[in-house]
Formats: sequence, structure tokens, C-alpha cells
Amino acid sequence: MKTSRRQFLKLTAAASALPFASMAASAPAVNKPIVISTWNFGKQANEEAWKILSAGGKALDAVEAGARVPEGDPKETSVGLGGLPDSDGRVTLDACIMDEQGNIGSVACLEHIVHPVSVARKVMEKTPHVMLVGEGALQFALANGFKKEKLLTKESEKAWKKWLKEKKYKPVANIENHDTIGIVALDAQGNLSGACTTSGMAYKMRGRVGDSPIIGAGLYVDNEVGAATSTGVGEEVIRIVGCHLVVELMRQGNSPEQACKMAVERIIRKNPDKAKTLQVGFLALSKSGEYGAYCLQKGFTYAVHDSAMNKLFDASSIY
Ligand code: SD4
Repeated sequence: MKTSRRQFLKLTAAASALPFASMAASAPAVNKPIVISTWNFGKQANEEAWKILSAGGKALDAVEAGARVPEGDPKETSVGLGGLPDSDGRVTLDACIMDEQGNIGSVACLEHIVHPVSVARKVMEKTPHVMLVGEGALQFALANGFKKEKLLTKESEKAWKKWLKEKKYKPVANIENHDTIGIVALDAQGNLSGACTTSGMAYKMRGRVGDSPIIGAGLYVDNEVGAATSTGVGEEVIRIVGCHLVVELMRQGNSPEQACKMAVERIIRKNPDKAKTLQVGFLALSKSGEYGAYCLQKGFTYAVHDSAMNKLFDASSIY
């Protein structure tokens, strides 16, 4: 069952109205470990991440493990294996990862590899660079032991052939058509990391790259402040460098939900007409384990797993 964030806050506020004597006088408690991620499939991703976090593991390992869940699921048509292709029928993947020290790795327009998030991690750990694209990213993946596989499933191929009849590119991003997994976590040591992975907008132009592999746009982590990730029409997120903006707004004292809302409002200010029909959602986690989300259109869900719960929430929306 989904609970709205507002309902949940009411419930937890009531539960925490404890007698004065039992309240701790020391610094506010940090809610850790915790992992949050985008959309319904975030729940399974969080469960995988939680295995690592609950055993005292690192947020970096947890977000990678979580992101790999939808990547490897052929029924998820928006991430990794089974992702809907570009207009030429090619499945091209974008992913990135960022750790608590500000280390980053990213791949864009990568074909034939089921787990781009793990290739991104290898870029981070094994190269002097932060981003590899296309053929070069594939070459690097193969040289590092990743297998070349066919990512276009029968179902995705069928959907693409149907699309070819009209060939209209209409980026309607929401739960029923195209999603990205963004996942951010705070581990027991109090360190933050994040990952983001997608097959991008369905039927995009060949070579198109969205926000998801772009550090600062689709993902940002600052271990002093918090972490954020995004989903929806990447072009609009890139335009405002969305996730970096969300983290900076948290640095200024805004709550995660407030910071996400302010970033969504920035998108509207830049492009009021377009914003009425497209979807963008932000999800953020603070250094103290507080989380929140906000989106343009109703329909963006996100999953939260900490020691008290494993739940899906509906993000508040502007429209
Ligand atoms: C992109 N942000 O490629 C991704 C797609 C997405 O919900 O998140 N769709 O622009």
C-alpha cells in the first residue's frame, strides 16, 4: 500500500510525541542507514541495497547493487536489458555513479552491456577520466570482462516496430511508459553515495544523451550536505543542472522535499508552457537521513527503505 508523504509525516509526528523525560537532550539522531530510489521498481532495488546497508556495508556498494536490479530485468522497458530502443531500434544506455569522496564515473550511449552502472563504476575506479561514451565505452567494458549481449527483447522490438508506423517522438515520461532508476543511500558510517541508470527516452534520436549519466544533472552527491537524483525529461533537468541545484538548496537549509520543489519550480520558470505537459521528478536525501521528493505531474512514486520500513510513496506534484 502506498502512503502519501503528508500522511506519513502525520503518523510519525504522532508516534514521536513522547513524554518529555524520554526525549534525548543530545544532537538530533541521524536516520541511517537508509536507501531511497525512484519509481515502483525502486522497492526491489532498495531491498537489494538494504542487504548491504544492514550488514554495515558501504553506500557505494549498496547503490550499485540496487541499480543492477532493474538493469537486469528484461520486463523493465526503461533500464538496461529490455529497454525501449532509440529511433533506429538500438538500445543505448546511460548511467553514472558518485561516492562520498566526490569520485565519479559515467557512461553514455553504451550498447550491448546489461549493467552500465557497473561499467560507470569501473570508469570511476580504473581510469583517469570520468565519462566514456559510445564505442569507446563499449570497448572499455569488454576489456574489463563485461559480456556483449543483445538488449533488445522481442517485446521491446515489437513496441518499436509499432512506433515506426507513426514515428512521432513524444516524450511523455511517467510510470506507465518510461522511467529511470536513481538511487541514493546513507550508510551506517554516515557516508552518502548515489547511482542513476536508464535506457533514456524511448525512440530518442540516435546519439541522444539525457540527464541520467551527467553528474550534477541526473545525480549529485555531496557528503557534507546530501544527495539527489532525477527522472523525467532529461533535457529539462540538464537545463537547470537539476540535482546539483537540489543539493545546493539543501545546503542553504531547505529540507529535501522543499529543495526538490524549488528545482521543479525553476523548470517551470524556464519553460512554463512545456512544463505543463512533461514530467520531471527529483528525489533527495540529506546527510541526516531525511528524504523528500517533488515532481511536475502526478504519478511519480519513490521507494524508501530504512530500519523501520520498506515503503512506496507518491511524490507531491505541482500539477
Ligand atoms: C532521460 N531522465 O533519459 C531520463 C529518462 C527518464 O523517466 O527518467 N524517464 O532523459
